[in-house]
Amino acid sequence: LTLETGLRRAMEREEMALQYQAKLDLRTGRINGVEALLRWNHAQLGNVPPATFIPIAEETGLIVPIGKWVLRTACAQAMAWRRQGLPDLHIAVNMSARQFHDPQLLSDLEAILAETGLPPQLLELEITEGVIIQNVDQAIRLLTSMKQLGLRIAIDDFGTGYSSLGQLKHFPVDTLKVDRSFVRDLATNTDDQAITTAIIAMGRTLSLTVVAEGVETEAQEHFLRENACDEMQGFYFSKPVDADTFAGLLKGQT
Ligand code: G
Ligand code: G
Ligand code: MN
Ligand code: NA
Repeated sequence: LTLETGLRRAMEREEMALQYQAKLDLRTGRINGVEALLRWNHAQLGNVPPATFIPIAEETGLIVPIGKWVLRTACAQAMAWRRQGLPDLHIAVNMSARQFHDPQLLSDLEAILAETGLPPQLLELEITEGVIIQNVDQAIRLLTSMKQLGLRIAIDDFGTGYSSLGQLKHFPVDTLKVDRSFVRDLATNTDDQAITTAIIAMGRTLSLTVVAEGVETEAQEHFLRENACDEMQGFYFSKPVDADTFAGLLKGQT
């Protein structure tokens, strides 16, 4: 209850912030995308992890206004980097189940794109495989409307939701994000190697970009590059950082 009350006040108290984590092109080694990640700095409790507060926000419905704030802030930040002359990037925002099914989402997305001026093809929505699999037909309809706005769609935590290649070909998506659980022991575990190379092959067959998340070591990066994974994200290159630090990473590579 305390956390719920705190969460209700968090936005007016400006306790929410976004951090930004780079996605790297494995061929060139350059940053070509970024994921926005929500952080809550509670006045008394300090940093509350998203794994603690996102489920509460989801249950109470607070995720809808919070998610709208995340979208607006991320799009505005991407435009601010553009205006600083930094190279264009895809900016990814996470969507929870409740947000994805919110009847206002499409009109909110349109309004936020119009308000910030961000080209829609630079915004990527990350939706977990689990949320899509809950109701495949409905998800395909919603994803199709989002694609009609010009947005990109990523399936987050891919490999944990048991979608088949047969289903996947009907999903109007652009990107698969290989779940961190398959990447963790990638250097040594032959099952994880087989799963990851299978996901990369599925992505290639369906012309999807494959991103490995949770890359922490040179050995994982090496395996992914050798096996033609498109992109990687993880502490090996950068943890999530604030907007100015991220701009510094971008400037550092030009
Ligand atoms: O940032 P961190 O790795 O601690 O995130 C933990 C979880 O919280 C991840 O599953 C991530 O997708 C989720 N998350 C982070 N930011 C957001 C957000 O803005 N909206 C939603 N719905 N989930 C988020
Ligand atoms: O579910 P999603 O992919 O949105 O989760 C993103 C979460 O993963 C964020 O909380 C982020 O802090 C975390 N994360 C990002 N890179 C790494 C990494 O290399 N290792 C670990 N353990 N977590 C990571
Ligand atoms: Mn994500
Ligand atoms: Na994920």
